[in-house]
Amino acid sequence: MARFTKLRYFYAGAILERKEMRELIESNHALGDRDALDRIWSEHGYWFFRDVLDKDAVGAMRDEYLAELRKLDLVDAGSSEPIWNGKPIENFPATFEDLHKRRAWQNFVKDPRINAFFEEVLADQIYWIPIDYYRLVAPSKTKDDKAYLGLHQDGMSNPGIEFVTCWIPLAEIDEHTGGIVIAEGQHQRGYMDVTDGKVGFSQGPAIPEDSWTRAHYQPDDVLIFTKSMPHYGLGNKSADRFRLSLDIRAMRRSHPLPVVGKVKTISADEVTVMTEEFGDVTLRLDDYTIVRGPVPGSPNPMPITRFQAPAELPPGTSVMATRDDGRALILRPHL
Ligand SMILES: O=C(O)CCC(=O)C(=O)O
Ligand SMILES: [Fe+2]
Repeated sequence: MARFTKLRYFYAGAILERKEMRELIESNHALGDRDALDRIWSEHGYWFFRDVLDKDAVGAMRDEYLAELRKLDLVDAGSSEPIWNGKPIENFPATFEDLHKRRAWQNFVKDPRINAFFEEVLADQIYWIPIDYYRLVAPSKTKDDKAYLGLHQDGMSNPGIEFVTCWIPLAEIDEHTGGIVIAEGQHQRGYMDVTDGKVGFSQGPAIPEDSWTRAHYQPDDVLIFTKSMPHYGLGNKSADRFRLSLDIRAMRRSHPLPVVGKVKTISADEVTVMTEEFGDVTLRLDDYTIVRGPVPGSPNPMPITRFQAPAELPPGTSVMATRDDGRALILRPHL
């Protein structure tokens, strides 16, 4: 039996209701039992573990985020929780370059306690791919219940690599503060596509209302899900809490790894990437290659054509490509 939580919040005296949602099922009982973990993964497409990540390591990540909010003078110096102090918030940034520069998440996953957890769960050494997001979402009192991030699957436009997404709350995230929502049971339907500007499954029924699933997230929890899992991010409707989370993507090291490094040379037809794992790798770009270019001030690289690639991804740019027989399936920049 699925459990449901009713999400209610108040706005200007009126009760607005968020959709009724299922609660994520915890997988803690399966830790250490490979068969049970594998069964849950193929049936549900996710693992939700409560209270498993090392508290100090998660606390250090939270402090990194809080330091950014203090720099913006939006959280008071003495506060250990992400509570907005009421100062002007209109120019809240979409990216936090300093966190990237300080390699905050890379240091987090290097912590032996964090690394050991992911190695145990994935039963392999871990390779972290450079698709990563520091999510600091400011409270917004707008009337509409606009999503923070629209419906998608992480694998939709990232062919050629087997990865899982690890979504990590860094402070409490309740129903008002938002957070991720996944479509339980919908991960076995292939990829959605875009029809008339709307993302959805073009074959078969729409995603049933009762598949939407979330939790009241706590620091030290982690949600790990498959790249075909449909999901979106709720807006932050809380009065004064920032939503702090991190999402990073892990691969088993024994799987074919992506080509990660700096562009050495690039044309509309070919890119050479200098990598640590494989040395220099040359890949063909063709009209099927999903090429992305950087967007200043946004964490999301944008689709571009291969003809724009030399200008948008010049030598020296940090990129990730995936490959099929000498052809690039994707080519995307990262910070
Ligand atoms: O944090 C969110 O709102 C959504 C995150 C997401 O899309 C992901 O973790 O892949
Ligand atoms: Fe996602």
